[in-house]
Amino acid sequence: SVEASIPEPQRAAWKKFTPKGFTTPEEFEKECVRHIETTLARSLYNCDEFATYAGTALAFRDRLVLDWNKTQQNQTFADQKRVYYLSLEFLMGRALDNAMLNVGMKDVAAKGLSELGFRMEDIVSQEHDAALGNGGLGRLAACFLDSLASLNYPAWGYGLRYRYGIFKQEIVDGYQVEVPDYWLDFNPWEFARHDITVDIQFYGHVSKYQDDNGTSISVWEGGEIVQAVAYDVPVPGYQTENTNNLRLWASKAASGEFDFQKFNSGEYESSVADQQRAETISAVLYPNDNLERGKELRLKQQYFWCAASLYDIVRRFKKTKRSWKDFPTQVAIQLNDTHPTLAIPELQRILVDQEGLDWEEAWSIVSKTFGYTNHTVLPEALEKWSVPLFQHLLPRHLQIIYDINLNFLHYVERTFPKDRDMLSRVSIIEESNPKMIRMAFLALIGSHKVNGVAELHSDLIKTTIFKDFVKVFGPDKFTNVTNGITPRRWLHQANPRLSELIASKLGGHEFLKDLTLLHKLENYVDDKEFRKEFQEIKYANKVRLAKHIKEANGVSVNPSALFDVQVKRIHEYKRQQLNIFGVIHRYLAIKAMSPEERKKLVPRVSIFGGKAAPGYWMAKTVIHLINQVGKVVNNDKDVGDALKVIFLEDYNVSKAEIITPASDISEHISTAGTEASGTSNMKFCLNGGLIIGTCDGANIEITREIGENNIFLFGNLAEDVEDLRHSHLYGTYTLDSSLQAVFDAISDGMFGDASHFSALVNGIVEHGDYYLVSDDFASYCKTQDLIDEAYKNQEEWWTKCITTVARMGFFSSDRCIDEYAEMIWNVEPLPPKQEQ
Ligand code: F58
Repeated sequence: SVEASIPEPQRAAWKKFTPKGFTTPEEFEKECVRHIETTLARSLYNCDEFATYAGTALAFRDRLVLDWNKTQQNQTFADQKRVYYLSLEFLMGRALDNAMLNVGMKDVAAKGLSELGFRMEDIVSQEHDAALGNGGLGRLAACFLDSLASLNYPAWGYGLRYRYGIFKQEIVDGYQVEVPDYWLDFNPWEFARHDITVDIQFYGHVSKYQDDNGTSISVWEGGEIVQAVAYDVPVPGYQTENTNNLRLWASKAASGEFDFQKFNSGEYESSVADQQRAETISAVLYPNDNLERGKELRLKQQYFWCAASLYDIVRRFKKTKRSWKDFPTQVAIQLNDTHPTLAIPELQRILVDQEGLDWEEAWSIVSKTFGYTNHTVLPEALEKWSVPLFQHLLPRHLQIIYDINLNFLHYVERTFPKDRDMLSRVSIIEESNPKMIRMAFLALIGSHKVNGVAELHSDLIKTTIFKDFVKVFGPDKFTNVTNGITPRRWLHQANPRLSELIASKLGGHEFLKDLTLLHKLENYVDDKEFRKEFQEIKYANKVRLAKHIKEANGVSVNPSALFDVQVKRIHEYKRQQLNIFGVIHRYLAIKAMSPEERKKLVPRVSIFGGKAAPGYWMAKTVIHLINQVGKVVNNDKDVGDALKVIFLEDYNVSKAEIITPASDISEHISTAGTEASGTSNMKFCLNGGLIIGTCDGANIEITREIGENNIFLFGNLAEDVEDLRHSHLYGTYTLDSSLQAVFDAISDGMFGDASHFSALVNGIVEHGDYYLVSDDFASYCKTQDLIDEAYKNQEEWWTKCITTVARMGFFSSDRCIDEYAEMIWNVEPLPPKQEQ
């Protein structure tokens, strides 16, 4: 039973005044103007687009809050199992457009805004992206929140409220420069819960005591305390009142006696310094994509967030007054990669040290509660923490991890008595100097299910990094949930005209809730009218992107050219270098042609975008090369429209919403076996773009769904990678002549100082070509030629595009969430309660 703070006789009065929210343009305007005048203290005379954005956001926020309060109340009363999605990254992007569309009031607001003299587009673009993530992993978490809310699952996200999100990228003289992203100046989408705080302990030591029964108990003492403060963000579902919660923790100095002592003794400055030191924990998102660096502050972030979230989850569970053994029937916690793995020893610590359960009982609860999603097999991205660092920061957790490991190794020893090496291979502790804690192993051992994010990837983890664990736990512990994307943001919001066209043929917007309905579009593949409109929409989207390119880069591009897009984090394994070498190859070919031959070419615009981690020199070199090539090519009179090369600055979610619908062909060309899934591949296809790709990640399942004729696959297969690498290092290897010509052009200084690019070229020519660029180059270029040919046959091209859209139903994140719910979480949706 939950007690209400307003007693029964007074509730009628309360309910009478519960706000209802607007439904007409006039009511919307009233709310918007009220917020601008009172909440923002602005007037008719100084209301600019930003103030109007703020007024609009606040009006919609009010609406969301009503649904949100009801949802949370409903979830509390329903008392059924909830999901907690722990992710160090939530790459949410903008919230207003999403809120308007999910609530279904965008038209109402657009009308209201126009009556006030503003255009919806201008207002929406005032919002600063919430960029609390690096790339795919963070955006996946955001898509999952959208699906969880839309499908009415009782679910919470838990993350960190970084003061600075991923840096803003500026391109200066062709080089990436990082600028801090301070995004919190005005953020109407969060609610500070100053009353919801958790004290988090660091450092100190562990003492052992005997309790009254003579059993020994461990107590973590001393050290320092930092306070976690909750900030809540409403997550609206599409066409449902269900509005879930994303809780982000911010760090603050604990308001303990210690501070006051200092304050009283005149150490005001040092107490301010303490405050600032505490606040640095949640100050900044680490900008590495697929690289883990073992920094103490990062470990602090992880524990801070895990401990606060678990305290919160346990507090909520305790209110139900159930017995501890019910915990896993009430709580499912999903670990988005290994970053939240500390939640495992933390829950064990709470149960054993604080709640007095015995070890076995506690461990049985813990290991039924967690599920772990792996997002990479790249060795440099697998998280490891040095034991001395860990010991210093979290002494009690280290003991617990040792005990978890000991129990596990005993079990392994008993089960595989003959395999002596097995123990060192599966141990959570790597016997290196210093010893390291392998977080992926801890996550796996402490979870009841482990999943990869696409079929190939889920198979690979079972044969590479987790091979031994398949023997230990059996294959059923491992499963696959192929990634997906939310069609609300990535079709309906980013490409409204396409969404409307589809709706007009399918008899409504149902497909946004059940994406498999898209298959009915196949009936329209040959429909002249439909094809014409489909093409017009693509063209309009390209015109919009061309306009953006003109504004941002000062380069005019022809919207009738073939737009070839590669936007994602810059990483050697993703092989933007292969793409730019291909562009240089094309440029050299154009230069060698006669003007007549050039006229016959399919004009192409090669568009790149993406951030390099600030310390990743090779990735930064690739950005520099792309910009240098652009400078030369775009100013070469011989080339004209035949080729343009664009690097779009500061790629982020809101730019992706403009770029994705405007692509003809996008590149997903990672070395086979390295990209766990990829998710932008799905976004491009859903928007009627074709893809060139390797047999990697979700490209494989995309091919299966849309058909081999509709995708341009090339390159070596994952199973051949090992041999190829070996042959680079130990065999005789001759470089493809056209790649050699590209390297010669670079060395000759065609794109500026050749020494800038020597590391990039030497990595391939002299140092083993780890990512097999040279092995795939010829087949890549050949496939690009095929694309040119295919584009010339426009009728067939559009058939491919439309068929692709029609067959993308599988890749909705709604499907993912239903799979997680059934196979891993065992939770049911909780539809919103109807108003009595
Ligand atoms: C990405 N991982 C995968 N990690 O690379 C991509 O294939 C997959 O589609 C996506 O996850 C979703 O499953 C990824 O984005 C990171 O950015 C981590 C950030 C923290 C440090 C380690 C990498």
